[in-house]
Amino acid sequence: MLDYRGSKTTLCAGCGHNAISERIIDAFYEMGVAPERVIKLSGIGCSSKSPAYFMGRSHTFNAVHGRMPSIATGAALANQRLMALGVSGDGDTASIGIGQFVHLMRRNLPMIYIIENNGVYGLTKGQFSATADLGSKLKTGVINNLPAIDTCLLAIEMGATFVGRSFSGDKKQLHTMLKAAIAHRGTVMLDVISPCVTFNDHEGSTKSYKFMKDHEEPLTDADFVPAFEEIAVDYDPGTAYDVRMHDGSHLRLRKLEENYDPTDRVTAVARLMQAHQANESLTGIFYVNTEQPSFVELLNLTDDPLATLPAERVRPSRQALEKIMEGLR
Ligand SMILES: Cc1ncc(C[n+]2csc(CCOP(=O)(O)OP(=O)(O)O)c2C)c(N)n1
Ligand code: SF4
Ligand SMILES: [Mg+2]
Repeated sequence: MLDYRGSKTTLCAGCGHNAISERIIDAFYEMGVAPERVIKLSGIGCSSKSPAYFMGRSHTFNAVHGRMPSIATGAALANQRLMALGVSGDGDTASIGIGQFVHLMRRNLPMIYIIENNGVYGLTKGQFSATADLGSKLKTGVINNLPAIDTCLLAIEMGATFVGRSFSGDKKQLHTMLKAAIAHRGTVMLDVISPCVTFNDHEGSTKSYKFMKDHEEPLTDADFVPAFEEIAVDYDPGTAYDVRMHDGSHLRLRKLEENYDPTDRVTAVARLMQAHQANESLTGIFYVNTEQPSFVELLNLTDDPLATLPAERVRPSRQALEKIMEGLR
């Protein structure tokens, strides 16, 4: 199990992202995936920092903000023996990275893509992201007047072949979904609701970041982040569950029933839309398609990973080059 651990987390105590890292460690350990066979990929954000905190022996690439999908595509195609695990945030995916995200979803690249969804840009101090719900409120009192992007709906519509949503505090469900994700060959898109516990400093407070910044002469560039208890839930399939968040708001989770058929794409879209109408966060595996060829199969790549082929096998012969030149005349 020690081989699956990473560096000590620098995220806030109680941040949902830490709980997700723990579940990733458990799932990869239990599925017997050697850490050296995994490449962890991420963009920018607190969520995107989290690959440093699990599977320290795996390969890692921390990409530019919102650009992880293209790095992942290159890595997965160059070496199909590696298992690609992407960790992104709602800002990284649904704002700056949305263009890359939709193309990744339609290609069925073999990889697991996790969105650690807290509805804000945690790393840049809590602005709304594009997954923030209409009418939701920041601690600052700012109201979000734009509709949320549902990344699961978008992924199904774009052609992803394994799509689900969970909650960082639902140990059992997330663990199971991650194990199923590891077993899937194609793109797995998991949107995991993952609370950001930090943003409780507000206008008028004499203990807020702003007040302190305006009134103090800092000796060092230190910051204070309050600690919260991690929220954990356990509820039955087919039922709903109200979670009271640290800021007093409520999250209404509903777990798909046991006899739900995840191979029916139309039902998956309808259930997600109904959940929106009922103001519920539906959780579970919404959609799975095991028939669709993966991007690697579609491209008819060689069995040996491209990254390991010697020059004699990748360099075209003189005759082949001449034939190409002939065709261009
Ligand atoms: C090109 C670029 N634009 C903007 C930023 C500033 N920035 C850093 S992280 C971030 C958003 C992170 O939000 P999210 O992906 O939801 O991650 P979280 O911190 O909430 O886990 C932004 C806008 C950046 N680093 N690079
Ligand atoms: S700021 Fe929010 S998202 Fe970032 S580590 Fe702290 S709790 Fe997590
Ligand atoms: Mg976020």
